This record gives sequence, C-alpha cells and structure tokens, in this order.
Amino acid sequence: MESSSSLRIAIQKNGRLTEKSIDLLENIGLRFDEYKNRLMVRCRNFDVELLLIRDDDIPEYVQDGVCDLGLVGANVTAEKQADVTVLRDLDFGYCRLSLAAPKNGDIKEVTDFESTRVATSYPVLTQKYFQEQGITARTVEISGAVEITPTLDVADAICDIVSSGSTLRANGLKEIQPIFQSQTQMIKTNKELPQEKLELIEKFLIRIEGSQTAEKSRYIMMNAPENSVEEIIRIIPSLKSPTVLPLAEKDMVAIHSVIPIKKFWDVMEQLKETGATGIVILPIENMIF
Ligand code: PRT
Ligand code: ZN
Repeated sequence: MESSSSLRIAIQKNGRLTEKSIDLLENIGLRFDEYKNRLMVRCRNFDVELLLIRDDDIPEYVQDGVCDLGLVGANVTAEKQADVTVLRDLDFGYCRLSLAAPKNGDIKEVTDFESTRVATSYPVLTQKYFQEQGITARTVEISGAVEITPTLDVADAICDIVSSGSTLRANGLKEIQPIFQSQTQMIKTNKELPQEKLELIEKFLIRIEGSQTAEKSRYIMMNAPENSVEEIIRIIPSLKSPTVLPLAEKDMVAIHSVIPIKKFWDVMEQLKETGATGIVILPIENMIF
C-alpha cells in the first residue's frame, strides 16, 4: 500500500482499543460511515482515512509511512521497537506488562527468575528487563493464552499484560513485578509529511487536548452570600477565575466556575459551610484554550 494524499490513521480493527479509538476521533469532530468489518473507512468531513488493522501491525505501518498516525498501546510500540514519534498519551487502554508466577511456587521475587523459562508475547521487553536486572532467563514466545503455560509446563512463569489482575488469579498466578506501564498513545510517522498533513495533525492534537481537559472537568454553579465570595474563590481550584454575577436577592451572588472533577467531592463540603446553596454540576463537552 503506497502513501496516501489523505491523512491516514491506523487503529485496531477489532479489539479492546477499537471503540475507544473511534470515540476519541468522533469526539474531536471526525465523522465516519460504518466501520465494522471494513479495512479502510473514509472520514466524511476531513481529508482523512482510517485503516483498521491488528494492533501488532500498527507501529510498523506508521514507521514505514503507510499510515501517518496510529492509535496503539505503548506496550506494542515498545515491543516492536518502532521508529515513530509518540505525540500524545490518550488516557485509555491502561495496563501493565508484569512478571507473574504460580501462586504457591518457588518464584517469589525477581531474582528467583534466574534460569527459568518465561512465556510471553513480549520477548523484547521481557529480555530487556532481565538484562537490566542481570538475570538470565529463557523467554518462550507465545502469541495467546500465555497464562495457562505454567500449568502445561511449557514455562515456569509468565510475563503478560495485566489490568485488573483477575486473569492471573483465575489461573493460579500471582503478579511479582510490573515491568512496563502502558496506555494507548497517538504515534506519528518519522517520514517527512507534507505541510497540509502536519497542520491537520496539529489541529487534531489541540482538539484532543481540549476534549481530554473537558472530560476531567465540570462546570459548577452555585448561589452564595456576597461576603463569602473570597472564601469560595480560595476553595475552588478553578482553571480560570470564577464568574461572579449579582442575584435579584440582596447580598446574594451566583458563582460559576470550572473545576477538575477529582476535586469536586473535596470542595463540596467546604462550599456548603460557606453558605453556598443550589450547587449544580454540569459535564463539559469541550474546552478550547
Ligand atoms: O487482534 P489484535 O492483535 O488486534 O488484538 P489483541 O488480542 O492483540 O489485543 P487486545 O484487543 O486484547 O488488546 C489491545 C491493547 O489493549 C493491548 O495491546 C494493550 O495496550 C491494551 N490492554 C489494556 C490490554 C488489557 N488492558 C488487557 N487486560 N490488552 C490485553 N489485556 C488482556 C491480557 O493479555 C490478559 O489476557 O487481558 C487479560 C488480563 O486482564 P485482567 O483485567 O484480567 O488483568
Ligand atoms: Zn495484537
């Protein structure tokens, strides 16, 4: 497949990242026709096309310039040692690559991995970690169902992706050491791109930043006695200074602001103590800086 005049973005065809990747692109204003069971989908409102492929192929397609951008786990890009530029962490698909071993076995800490057989789909990252630790272990490359290999005596331990840890537990394994933290990232080819594509990428990055900030923020409105405004401004960790509007009721004002969602419950109690009432919290669709 040769390079395209449209900005070509690779996403996972069918897996954990597919829906969230499409959601992210739609959130920043791109519109697509039906994408299920398609290899290539054109964007209706930008000169963009999506290539839907296995996540393992994304770093290489981007490295080779077949695609200009890719949405893929940091774990895959690192394992493939792809020569690409990471543009942005996308705040989904969080997981870690971890060493794990049978719960009641002899392997209890990292040094116990010396001279063991470790099954993994990530031989590069696993060996790199062992090398850093001065440990000699043999990796057995397995493409799926890594967690059953100790039971089958194909390996003594494993190095696999973990998120909740329930797969390890269900297979009688315990996590010994995370070796790589991952989330989905936007990667860009290092091949030279025409100015129009670079400008479009810049535009998308600004939109992603706005949408990520909006997702983590809430619009807060409340009524409060005018003489508590200073105290409220101190409490609200707003992104911008709050708007204060007079109300028909004497000595009362309305206060509007944007706050990080994480802070909401922390400040809620304190706000009530200042005499604030009618506190309303609204989601924010997008924020442009
Ligand atoms: O077909 P294709 O090759 O595209 O898909 P795939 O099967 O290789 O990948 P997929 O869809 O399973 O995962 C895509 C990406 O999602 C990974 O490369 C990671 O970046 C990210 N991710 C996030 C995960 C997980 N969480 C995850 N939990 N990838 C895999 N898992 C698996 C893990 O392999 C293990 O089997 O889930 C199990 C562990 O989950 P817990 O919750 O039980 O710990
Ligand atoms: Zn894969």
